Amino acid sequence: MNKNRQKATSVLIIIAMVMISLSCSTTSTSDLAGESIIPKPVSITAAQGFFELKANAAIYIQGESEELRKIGNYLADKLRPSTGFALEVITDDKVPGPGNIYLSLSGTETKPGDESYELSITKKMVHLSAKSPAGLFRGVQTIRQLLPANIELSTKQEGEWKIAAGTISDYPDYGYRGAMLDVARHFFIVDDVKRYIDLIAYYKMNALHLHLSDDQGWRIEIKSWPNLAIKGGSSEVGGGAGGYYTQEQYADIVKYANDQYITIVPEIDMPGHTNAILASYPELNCNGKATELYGGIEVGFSTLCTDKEITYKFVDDVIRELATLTTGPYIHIGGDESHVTKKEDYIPFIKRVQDIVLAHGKLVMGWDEISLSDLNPNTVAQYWSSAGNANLAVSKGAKILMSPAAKTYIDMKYDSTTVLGQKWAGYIEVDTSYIWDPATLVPGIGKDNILGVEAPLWTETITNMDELEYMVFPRLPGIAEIGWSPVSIRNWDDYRIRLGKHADRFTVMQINYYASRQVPWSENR
Ligand code: NGO
Repeated sequence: MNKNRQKATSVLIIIAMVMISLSCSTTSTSDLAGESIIPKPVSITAAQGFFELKANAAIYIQGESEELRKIGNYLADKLRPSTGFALEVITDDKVPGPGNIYLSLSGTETKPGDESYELSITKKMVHLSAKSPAGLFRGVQTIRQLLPANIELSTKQEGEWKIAAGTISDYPDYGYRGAMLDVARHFFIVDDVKRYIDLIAYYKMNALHLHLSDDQGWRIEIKSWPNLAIKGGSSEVGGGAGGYYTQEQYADIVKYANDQYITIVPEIDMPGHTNAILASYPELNCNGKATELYGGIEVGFSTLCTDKEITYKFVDDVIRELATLTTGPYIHIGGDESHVTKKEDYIPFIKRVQDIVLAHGKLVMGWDEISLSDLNPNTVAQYWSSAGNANLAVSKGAKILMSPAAKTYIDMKYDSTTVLGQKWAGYIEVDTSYIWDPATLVPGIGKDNILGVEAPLWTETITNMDELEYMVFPRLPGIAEIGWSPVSIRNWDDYRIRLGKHADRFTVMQINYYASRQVPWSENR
């Protein structure tokens, strides 16, 4: 070979190598700032290069804390099946050598439950640091989303596990970011609730509100009033068998959620939405006669008898047992649509029930109607339909949890062709549920008045996990982003592209989702 041909051949080889390396490096490893993380992090700074997770990597955690070890194990459990790597979890006070993931606590927690985290990715190491374990747990979700979607598969995959280099500094805009699941209209078993917890954790939500009682069913064992679960738990919408959680099962759900830094907020709806109670105990009816169990979907026809003393004994017993099962600060007392309770009875009833909850060491949440009553300090009103009620609550010193039905009710149909769901609050396409700002939606209610956001899933028409997921995805990730990412960095055109890229993740996580035409989905469906 003469010199010129040699030169030409080496140029060709170099070009070929560059092309091969370009085709191997997916967009997901080239630019940290271009990654499709939901909720969008507060700040991302991209750097050159990438970190590659290899077979000899370990997850180092700082110090001997059992809590941090748990988070390390959680991350390892997520990454082991698809990578096939051992990913030993090692506690060590020294900063680990190259090739590893390092989780550490830094600084001091400024407020309890601080969920901020910092993520630094270099060629040498992925270093996640936070002021609290909750922050580390949120950061772990970012690491999952930065790896290729196949990381979520449960069988070993061939492939490179790269993360683009750079730093992320992130923290939530609102302290409460929740989902609500109505297990009363249709019952969902413990494993379903656990899957839902896993899914909301992936989008950094930190609360799951369980609607445990309604006209159609009672879903939690109460030892002092056993018939609530036995009889009241035996019905649901459409005449199915219903079901209930034993206290052991419920405690298991609470623990499962707490391990993912998610608070369970239990709701016992009263004085309306109480037919299942009234069917179980005749003495709680004003006429002393039990009602029939109910499997329809009408609302607003039932009420506890607010004049009878036994009603308050009942409430006290239920709240006492529930409070011992509740690790979070709140118990939700419902209070919505008590259309057959006289206003003069409703107002003192809600006041007295608040006092009972407080006496058992918990704070009160209730739907926005509770603002008609006196509100105890720290009571939270959940805005769903009446801006007037929400403003009244604020004037009484309450904080607002934002669940505007026309934006966050993910039981609403997407459009006129959606088979599942209701439409009384309007159709809610993906853009409608995303394009709004909690701090400006209701005149008179600003950011300082707001505790956070919550997406309720009422289940009159939702009977199983496939149906649940279809209504929840893809609207829930958007609501999670509204709660986490500041309004200044949120933008529908950017969001829809990031959301579209999550299609691959939905698929590998076997999430049944609605492929809205508004979103450029990354996979061919
Ligand atoms: C309303 C009603 C619920 C229904 C839901 C259906 C509230 C707070 N109360 O919301 O009982 O299930 O609408 O969308």
